[in-house]
Amino acid sequence: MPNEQKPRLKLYHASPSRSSITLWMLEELGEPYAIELIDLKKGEQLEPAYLAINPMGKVPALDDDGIIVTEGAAICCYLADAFPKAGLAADVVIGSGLRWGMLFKLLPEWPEFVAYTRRLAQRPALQQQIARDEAFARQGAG
Ligand SMILES: N[C@@H](CCC(=O)N[C@@H](CS)C(=O)NCC(=O)O)C(=O)O
Repeated sequence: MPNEQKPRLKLYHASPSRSSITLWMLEELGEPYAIELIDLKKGEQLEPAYLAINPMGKVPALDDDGIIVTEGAAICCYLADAFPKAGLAADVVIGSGLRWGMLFKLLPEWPEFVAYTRRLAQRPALQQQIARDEAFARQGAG
């Protein structure tokens, strides 16, 4: 969700990647956020400016008004705690794990998992995240 004022939250993102999970979480929150795309193919994650954000040289990383949080699951937990009204603690992490786990055949397609992930796929925030990632991918930002 683009915002004309400088938003409090900034996601360092590559598309598609594990940071898509945090993009979904941000869409669920409905809070303004900015995105800085890190081009993994160009090695931007290893440039000094980004290593100062995340010394591991990985995406995602979140900047919340100067507080840096790294690791996708930690970012989702941090955002769930920071914006408790959204009532989202751990949902996006579990949902993403199930979606990606079944996609890569790492998890069995149990009817309960399939039904749950089908319901998740109907969430506007997840659809918005997928649409944004597809647009980023078309721009060649990955
Ligand atoms: N444990 C980290 C893993 C992050 C990660 O491996 N990100 C990949 C993208 S999917 C990355 O930044 N790779 C760049 C590289 O290894 O150079 C998390 O879950 O956030």
